[in-house]
Amino acid sequence: MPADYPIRPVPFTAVRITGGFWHTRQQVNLRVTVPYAIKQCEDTGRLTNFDLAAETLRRRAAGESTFQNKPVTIYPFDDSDVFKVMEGIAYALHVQPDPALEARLDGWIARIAAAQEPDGYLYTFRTMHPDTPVHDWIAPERWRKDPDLSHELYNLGHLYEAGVAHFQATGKRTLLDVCLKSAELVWRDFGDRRLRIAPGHQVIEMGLAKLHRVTGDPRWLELARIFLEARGPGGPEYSQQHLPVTGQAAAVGHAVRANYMYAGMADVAALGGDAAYVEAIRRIWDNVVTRKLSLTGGVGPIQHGEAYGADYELPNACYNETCAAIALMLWAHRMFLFTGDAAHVDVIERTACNGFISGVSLSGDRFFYPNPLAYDGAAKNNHDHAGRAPWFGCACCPPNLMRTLAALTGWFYAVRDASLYVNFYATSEGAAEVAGTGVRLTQATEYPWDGRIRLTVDPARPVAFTLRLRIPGWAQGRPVPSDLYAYRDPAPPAWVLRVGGQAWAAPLEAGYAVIAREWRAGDTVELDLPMPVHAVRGHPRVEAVRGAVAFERGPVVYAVEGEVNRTAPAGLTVTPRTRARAHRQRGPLGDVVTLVLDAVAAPAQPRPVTAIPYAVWNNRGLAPMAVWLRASQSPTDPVKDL
Ligand code: FUB
Ligand code: ZN
Repeated sequence: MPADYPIRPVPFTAVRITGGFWHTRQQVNLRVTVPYAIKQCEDTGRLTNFDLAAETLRRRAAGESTFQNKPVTIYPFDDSDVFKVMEGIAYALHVQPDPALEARLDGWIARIAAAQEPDGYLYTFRTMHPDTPVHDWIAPERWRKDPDLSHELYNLGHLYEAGVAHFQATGKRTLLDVCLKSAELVWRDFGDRRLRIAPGHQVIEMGLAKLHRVTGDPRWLELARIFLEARGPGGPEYSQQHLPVTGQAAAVGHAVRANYMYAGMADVAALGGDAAYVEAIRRIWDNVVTRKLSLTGGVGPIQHGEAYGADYELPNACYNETCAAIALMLWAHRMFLFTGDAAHVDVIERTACNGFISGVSLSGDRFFYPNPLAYDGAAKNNHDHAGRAPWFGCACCPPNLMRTLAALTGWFYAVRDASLYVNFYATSEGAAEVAGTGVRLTQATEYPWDGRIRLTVDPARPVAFTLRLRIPGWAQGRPVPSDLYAYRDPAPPAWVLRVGGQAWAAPLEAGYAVIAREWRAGDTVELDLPMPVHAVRGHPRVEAVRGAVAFERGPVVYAVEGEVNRTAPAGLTVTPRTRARAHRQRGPLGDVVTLVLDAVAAPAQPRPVTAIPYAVWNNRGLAPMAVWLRASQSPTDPVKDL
């Protein structure tokens, strides 16, 4: 087998979510968000840009040497939204074949291919208007302003990811051929290392790694390495060009760029054996989880530059772009594939259940770009929108969310030698190849609302292997794999494991309960993860949450929204008398567990307050919201002790 990660993920195509929390969200994604994003790409002119580029190519080839068009959208990276939507459609087609949707995608691919210049260059803003730059971010020569803002290589990264997804979903090479024609040009221009250009927005590294995997062509991996080696020293920290990548030790600058780069470094290290990259991203990971992670799993709290802040700089009215959460999960998954440490999956789960899925409304057609932990009820903080927006001028987040949700099952299972890792819990059916044997995996659970999971293991024939069942950090008394957040009551109730109906004492290794045995058809594993409500404290150095408390249950973080409580959360104080009770309910927020917090001190008198899962805030209209509430040590005079 060619070199790759030591742990291999079970592909998302081998797992189907059949019920529960993620099923609901995935179905809304397929039924609403996918067609909605397609329509947005068409209605906003993102597809038209390809037609305008194609027209310029056609008419110039026919002799109209001065013909040119102007883009109908704002940003040179608008092409990438189309590519991300296509990637999402490809995943959706895999989950649910749909000939009409596939035909529509074929139409888009033809339009994109027509906009590609004869030598493989693809970037609509230049092609439609070739004599002079049509946008400040674009230089007269190709690539020259890429280290800055042209996004030529960024667009290609998303193109490559889409091309590979489309090929894998449909077996068709049409988009992959566009990618390879482009990659040949990139190789001609960069392969000899004479042109030293650090991509101003990373993602091409991951795209090239995927091209390498699907074609086996070593040039695509080499190009990814060339782009990583072109970074630093002395460039802007904003785009991680301040130091060579192997010398970087902390997460800095634009959070999406940063996390995509760390994920790309992981890919190049896995495929090409660059150990120094692994050392660097381990250091940076440590910096993020010990100092830069919001409780919701979001990152990049600083609006200016959409950036990571200083150590412990975690304001509540933060930015935390949806794309940055996605990029963090992509990176975290790669860290897991290197290390086999469940702590990385714990972070994916925290982000997925909170600061990622908050990015889309329950209806599937309204979106958050930033995902703050506190909101005043009025600010137009969502890219000039108060509350969830129908779309954005800079529309990176909705298509990114849509493609990620469609392929979420790729994080469920993984295999290393004769070990099967069970990482995600959701009602689902899956299949993996372990120890040379096909194994069907069926999960029944109400997770994340209930911690009881029943897994049926069905090997094609009796086979010995080790099942590694993730015991989430939260079930072991640790919300995150560091001291950044801690439960006020750190002693969690014990989790219980049964195999074949019998209590099973499994050793814990790297966050996994290890069950080594021979498996036979119909074997069952039952895991019971008790889900008490936890009050959470932040590290004393996180100024914004000093003297405050947040609530979570299982992997779900809670928020208090003003609307139902008739009081802005800023006026509430949690006291030692406050108790939290969990209630499962179906209502306007779907099927969720809400919390009733008793005896919260309010301006008039103590009273109960309802907290909802953070991810579903702003689904009932505009209202103030807070994850962190003031906390007092005094039951009688709450404010005094703050
Ligand atoms: O630059 C392309 C995308 O636009 C970034 O990833 C987002 O943060 C937004 O700035
Ligand atoms: Zn975004």
